Amino acid sequence: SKTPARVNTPLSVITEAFENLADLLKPAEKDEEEIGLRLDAFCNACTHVSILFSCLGFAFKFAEMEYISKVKDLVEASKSFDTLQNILDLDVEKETVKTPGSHSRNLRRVRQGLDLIRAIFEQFLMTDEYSLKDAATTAYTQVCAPFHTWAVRTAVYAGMYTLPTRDQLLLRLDETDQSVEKNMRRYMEASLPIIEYIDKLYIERNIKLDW
Ligand code: 1PZ
Repeated sequence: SKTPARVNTPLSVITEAFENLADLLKPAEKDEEEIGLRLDAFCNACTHVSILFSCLGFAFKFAEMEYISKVKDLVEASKSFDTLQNILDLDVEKETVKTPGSHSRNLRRVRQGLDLIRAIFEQFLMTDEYSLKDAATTAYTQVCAPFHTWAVRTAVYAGMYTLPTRDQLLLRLDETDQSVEKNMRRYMEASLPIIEYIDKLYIERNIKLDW
């Protein structure tokens, strides 16, 4: 008998989007890196992340709205700016890189979201005994907490107690233990060069990453 065709899971869709994006940064297409990563391509991958939020429950509605509003701003920006470099260059010129609501600030926030997901997956796969709550708490403490206000940190740590269990998460993501490991590792691998690429854009312009 034939195995039924495997439906794309939310995680495989996200992973594939970031693999395609990471391909644009590969040596064979080095020219692309010279010209710069296209903003519309970046936004397209970032938009896919939204699927994950529906697995997290009500407590993370705020995080979802925050993330989506930042991505939306970058989607708007992509109508007038071709590349990630372009938005940074303009904000550098206007001295608005860190100004609330600026494209460069929102890019930094979205980058932190992508890194947070990467860190959560990394923690999640460290051991089977690890609850999603503990994995997410450790990852958040490492990646995002240093840059968030006390009020936001407190809300996030309280929300962690409402996260689904490991098994509930796998069920909601439509993954098995094996498939989730494969897909999370693929995301971790694909997102890292993109995160590093974004960091480099700021560093090259003498912008410290302590915010
Ligand atoms: C499957 C994994 C489950 C783990 C869930 C962990 C979720 C942690 C949520 C962190 C929420 C932080 C929300 C608020 C952040 C705001 O302070 C800043 C304000 O930026 P400003 O307007 O001052 O420039 N907003 C952001 O940083 C926008 C992006 C935050 C959302 C990241 C979520 C990452 C995705 C989690 C997994 C789906």
